[in-house]
Amino acid sequence: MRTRMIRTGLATLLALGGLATSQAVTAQAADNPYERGPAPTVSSIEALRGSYSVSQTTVSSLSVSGFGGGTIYYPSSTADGTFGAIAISPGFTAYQSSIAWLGPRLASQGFVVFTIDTNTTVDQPDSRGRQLLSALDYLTQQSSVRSRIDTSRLGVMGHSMGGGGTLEAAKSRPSLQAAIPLTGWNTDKTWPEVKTPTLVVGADGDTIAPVATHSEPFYGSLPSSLDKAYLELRGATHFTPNSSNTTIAKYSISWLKRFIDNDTRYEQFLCPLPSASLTIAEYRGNCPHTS
Ligand code: 9J3
Ligand code: ZN
Repeated sequence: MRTRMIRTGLATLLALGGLATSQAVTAQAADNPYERGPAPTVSSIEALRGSYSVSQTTVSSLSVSGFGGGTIYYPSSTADGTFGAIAISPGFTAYQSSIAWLGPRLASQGFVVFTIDTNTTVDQPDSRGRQLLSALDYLTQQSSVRSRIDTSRLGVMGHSMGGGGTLEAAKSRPSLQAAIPLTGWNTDKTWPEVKTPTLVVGADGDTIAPVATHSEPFYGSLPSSLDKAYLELRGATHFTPNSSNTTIAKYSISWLKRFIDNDTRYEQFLCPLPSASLTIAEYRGNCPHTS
């Protein structure tokens, strides 16, 4: 009798445990099927690498049309399913090497990242915007990693005229989930048409795309109803985004995770708004986020 009671109790405990476990897994997947990687911490988003090992593959300019080829950085493992993807454009006269640090830095957090060359190094922002979209189309439809990508979860980034192109791409393709212009440059200062959550990054010492005539009006002209933010780097120049930079990385990772992956675990780094600091001259944005 005692043995039977113990057995029954144990069976009940096992059944309850199994039920609770499968329910928890199901509930998590239903809440957010796009969440990837471990729960983030300040040190995990500041780190030089995230939790995923990264592979890379070169895309020759001769094998594509609409942009100048590039390098795809992607999580090596297929065990976690598909990932969101980002295309990144360099600036005027520059090559993908100028933004290469972002490839493994972002991919290791769980994104497929395509750093591109433009058709010519003097292409203007509107052209760079079209090239970013051509690169995303190649990435999702033709590239060797296309099966690793969730085609509904795409974003764009770029430096200087590539940042100007980032705004152009978001304006023409509202299905994009995130945009991040880095010390962006554009003759068009007004972006009320953008529907994509946008993090505008400026540099306080930029004399090529001064924040007063570029990043600040870009940010200010984005719709007030949009999820948007303005990060002004302190002690920074137009070319700060061309080298590994922890402030750019931590807020870019947070923005991409929050809006491409819908990963609200990263909301803690964006809201309440970050305070000014040794590396942040100014931060503006809307909190809480609406999308
Ligand atoms: O991509 C950029 O660095 C744009 C800044 C620039 O040189 O504009 C002058 C035409
Ligand atoms: Zn405009």
